[in-house]
Amino acid sequence: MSSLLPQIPIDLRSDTVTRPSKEMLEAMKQAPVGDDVYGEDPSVNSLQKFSAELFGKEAGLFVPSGTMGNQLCLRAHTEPGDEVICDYKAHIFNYESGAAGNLSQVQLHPLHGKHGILEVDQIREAIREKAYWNPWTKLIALENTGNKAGGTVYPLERIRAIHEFAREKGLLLHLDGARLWNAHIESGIPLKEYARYFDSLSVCFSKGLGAPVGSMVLGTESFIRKVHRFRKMWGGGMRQAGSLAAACRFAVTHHLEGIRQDHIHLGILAEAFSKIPGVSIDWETVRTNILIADVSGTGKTAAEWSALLKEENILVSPFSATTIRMVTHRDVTPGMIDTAVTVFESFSQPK
Ligand code: TLP
Repeated sequence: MSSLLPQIPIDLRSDTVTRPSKEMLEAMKQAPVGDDVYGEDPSVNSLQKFSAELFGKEAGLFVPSGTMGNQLCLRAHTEPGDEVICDYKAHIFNYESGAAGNLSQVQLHPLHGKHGILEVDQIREAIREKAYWNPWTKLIALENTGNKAGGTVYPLERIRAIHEFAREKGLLLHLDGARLWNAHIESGIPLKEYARYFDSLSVCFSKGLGAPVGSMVLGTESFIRKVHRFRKMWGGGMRQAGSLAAACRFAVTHHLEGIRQDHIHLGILAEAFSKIPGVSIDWETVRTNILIADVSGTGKTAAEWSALLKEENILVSPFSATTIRMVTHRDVTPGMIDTAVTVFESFSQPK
């Protein structure tokens, strides 16, 4: 009988695919709202204040997406012709539609870090002399956790060292903290401790925390005033956004601890998938809720694996020609993990 019912897919494409729970929808329904372009939405104002306190920053600004959050920070920190140093796996370099060049007229300078993590010496070498013919190095952008790197966690000592170096050189430091929640849960390092080393941060409520929409930009009051103006200029000023803000607040309050389970689930999936002959996994990167598995030794491409798993009702992302990405999140149940493991085991057995 059950085979006649539509099966819910085991959706491991991203932690962005979660749907709001009944309780979250109720919180959204109850939220007081107003016009946020007038600064009159009590739920948005309260989320901004709450987030600023949570991260130990002077102010926060609610924005529709992580991409907008990052790009607003680049815009507010730089002038056209400036350069931004990042890792070559950074989201701002790979997945934001070339926005830095288009919207801020800055150049990204991607460096080859290890697992998305940069060394101070690499950054030192990349800084340009301030000659008029050079792009001027203005900002360093880090990502924690590193998405394309496989969910890696930036070591705090490295962040501190980069921060000290940036101060010494008069450079600014931005954090793409779309999944800083995951880094915090994995390392036990307080969110505030991570945040204190950065001039700006963008964090997402719509990834592991499971809110439907929303990110927060954090920084000093004067920085956030600048970001506010650009948000309006770019069409990101929202009106009765309070119900979204309420979902984000609900997500932080009720879903942060659940991220621990996502990490456990990912470890189980990684273990089972790694047993498939020809699959290779860099275990150093398996720390949080993202797995990047190299399938080149299996004789099948990433797209073929993705199609094969789809037939088994498991959705994954082909991340390059030879790698697939799996991401765990709150809508992946323990039962789904068991099912996925059984499917992976069936691929490990000789046919
Ligand atoms: N990442 C998405 C895709 O764009 C790859 C995903 O499915 O992981 N920073 C980081 C580190 C991200 O992973 C993402 C989303 C963003 C920023 C952008 O967030 P949104 O999608 O809200 O613009």
